[in-house]
Amino acid sequence: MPRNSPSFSAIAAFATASFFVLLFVLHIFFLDSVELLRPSPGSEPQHTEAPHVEAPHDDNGEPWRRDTREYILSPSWDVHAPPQKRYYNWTLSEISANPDGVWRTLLAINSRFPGPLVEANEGDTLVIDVHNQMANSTSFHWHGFHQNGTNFMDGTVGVTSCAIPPGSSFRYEFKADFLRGTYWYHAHFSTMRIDGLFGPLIVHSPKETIGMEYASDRVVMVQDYYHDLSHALLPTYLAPDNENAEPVPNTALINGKGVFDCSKVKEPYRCDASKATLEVLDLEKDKSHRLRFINVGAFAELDVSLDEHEVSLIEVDGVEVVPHPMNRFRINVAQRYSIIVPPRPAGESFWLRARMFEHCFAEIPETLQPEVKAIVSYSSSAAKTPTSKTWADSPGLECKDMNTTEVSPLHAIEAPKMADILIPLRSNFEIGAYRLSRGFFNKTSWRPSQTPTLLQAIDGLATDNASFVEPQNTVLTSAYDIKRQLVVKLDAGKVVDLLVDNFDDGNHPFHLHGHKFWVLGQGKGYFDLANYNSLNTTNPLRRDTVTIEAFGWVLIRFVADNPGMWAMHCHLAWHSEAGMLMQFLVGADTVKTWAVPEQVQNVCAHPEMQRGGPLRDEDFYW
Ligand SMILES: *[C@@H]1O[C@H](CO)[C@@H](O)[C@H](O)[C@H]1NC(C)=O
Ligand SMILES: *[C@@H]1O[C@H](CO)[C@@H](O)[C@H](O)[C@H]1NC(C)=O
Ligand SMILES: *[C@@H]1O[C@H](CO)[C@@H](O)[C@H](O)[C@H]1NC(C)=O
Ligand SMILES: *[C@@H]1O[C@H](CO)[C@@H](O)[C@H](O)[C@H]1NC(C)=O
Ligand SMILES: *[C@@H]1O[C@H](CO)[C@@H](O)[C@H](O)[C@H]1NC(C)=O
Ligand SMILES: *[C@@H]1O[C@H](CO)[C@@H](O)[C@H](O)[C@H]1NC(C)=O
Ligand SMILES: *[C@@H]1O[C@H](CO)[C@@H](O)[C@H](O)[C@H]1NC(C)=O
Ligand SMILES: [Cu+2]
Repeated sequence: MPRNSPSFSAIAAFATASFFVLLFVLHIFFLDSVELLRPSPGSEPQHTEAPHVEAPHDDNGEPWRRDTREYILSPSWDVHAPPQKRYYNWTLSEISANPDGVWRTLLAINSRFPGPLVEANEGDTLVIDVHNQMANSTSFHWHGFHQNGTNFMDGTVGVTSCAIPPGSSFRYEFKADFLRGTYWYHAHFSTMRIDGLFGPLIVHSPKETIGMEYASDRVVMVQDYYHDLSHALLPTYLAPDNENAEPVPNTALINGKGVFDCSKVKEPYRCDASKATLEVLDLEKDKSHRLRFINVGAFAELDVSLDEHEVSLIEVDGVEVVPHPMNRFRINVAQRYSIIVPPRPAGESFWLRARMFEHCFAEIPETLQPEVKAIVSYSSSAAKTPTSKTWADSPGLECKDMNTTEVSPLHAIEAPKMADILIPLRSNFEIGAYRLSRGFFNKTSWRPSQTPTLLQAIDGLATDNASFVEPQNTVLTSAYDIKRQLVVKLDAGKVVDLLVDNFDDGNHPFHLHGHKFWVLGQGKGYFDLANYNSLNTTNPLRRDTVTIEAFGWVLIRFVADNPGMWAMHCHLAWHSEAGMLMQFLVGADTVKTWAVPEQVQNVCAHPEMQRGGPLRDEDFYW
């Protein structure tokens, strides 16, 4: 704990405070200029292509570090502005940075880590130009967005599109329709999202109702963190005889910040933590505040708590919930939780703790720093090192979702009483030929296909190929190689139950693209089908990422009302790369009419499209 105290010494604090005053002035100026870009009421949509201007940064001598005050949502955001296009202009590059002291290569958006805040109103169109100046190809996914009618913008390499080659650009354009709340974006090509290509994506809406008042609103990204490029870790992870022992993170970060103990760092790593600091959340006294947590990490679930505060859960994956009091919560990879922090008097500061569930790691190295802290400060002057005490209760040892049986959406939506289709599925890791361990759904271990499965489906359907046309609401067994692609075809509008039984000793946070689902049940052991007709369909929790615990089950229900090819996969970076991904082809009648956009054709035809991607099939032994 005292490791970070030098950064809060009086001198540093004074220097920082003066800088902040300067930046505050600049910030006001910046907000004004954004104001000027807004169209007058009634004029819509906005036609100027002036991209969003990034706020000035306090880089503290670290030009690659994003000033995390960017993650504080502006109180002057106009939630009633007419629908408009919101432009963002991103250049991707490789940078050398030491967020926690240890130098490494990170992948950066507009040269900074972590990624910029993206905001829109419900009904707006986001236009995001991506210029890839990195050595490897990439792609972006907008996690939780429905991409209804814009399936090609979903960014899932091998499923909906191809990766953007080095030196190429791609324009993502899609609507923030029928959703609001806390989302995020990340690369969706191999494991590269965990090397820095991620950030928050917030959708405002007058329809959002939170059962509690709050004076400020900000994003708090939590994550596990590695001192190596994911590409350096993959070959060992996927090697024969590794038996799915996932790479163990070195430490954790909050909003890209942490302080590693340099005395634990050995050659060839270089460590200089003199500028590394913990994140500070300055909160106004005597007021409540909203914190939007996003787990942007690779592999670890985190236990999050704020010393001496009972907080209220108010949002789960973009769904407002009836305020639910708690003193700690666990957040798995890709999940989001908003909490309200209750009022406090001035002059106090407290630890916000995020601790990885290290019992879910293959091993616990001696140098592991499983906990990262941030400072919640109510003093108007510089943050003081807190002396607060952690909550005494145990977070538990198992990796699973927080118990949400008493968490209900604020806007009740009844799940359909019955499903049209029940799809049972087994998730597992199996050791096959050459003693390689791979992730499976049933007998399929996914490998991204060179031609995205969506493009194959459009072609097959448009040419009346029986392999695509004939199967109804079932697995496409002859359209794709079942060893690599498990694709279930669904008629538009069907109510689908997906019942996953996990035969694996690890947990998996499953994410379904393009849809929100109701969580009808989850637990340990097996689901007893005798209970299938007595499920509680009264306002169950809706979300887009749900955890299946080790040797457990989960039952989700969704309405397949969004045409396209949608991935359903484990969101642990290592597991999806090892093959734990399946797909739904929804609404074939609509999909067959689609024309492949020219820029998708271009990236797919590019010889460098696969650069830096997964190992090639022929290197994969089966
Ligand atoms: C986007 O950023 C690139 C690189 O900084 C720049 O060359 C280009 O002019 C920008 N585009 C717009 C529309 O501002
Ligand atoms: C979850 O909470 C409910 C209500 O408090 C309780 O009945 C149930 O046993 C809990 N489930 C688990 C798995 O702990
Ligand atoms: C997965 O395997 C189970 C057990 O064999 C089977 O009942 C189920 O239909 C399979 N699911 C799919 C989508 O193929
Ligand atoms: C139909 O699609 C399958 C799978 O992609 C392919 O092998 C087959 O050649 C196609 N048939 C025709 C007649 O094009
Ligand atoms: C079904 O779920 C609702 C909403 O969580 C709850 O109020 C109700 O008590 C549950 N009904 C039963 C029979 O458990
Ligand atoms: C997609 O759009 C269709 C047509 O507007 C609508 O019926 C459906 O509910 C939408 N689905 C999602 C997931 O947004
Ligand atoms: C690019 O991909 C290659 C593998 O093809 C890998 O060795 C290299 O580390 C990757 N670069 C980055 C910055 O990830
Ligand atoms: Cu997994």
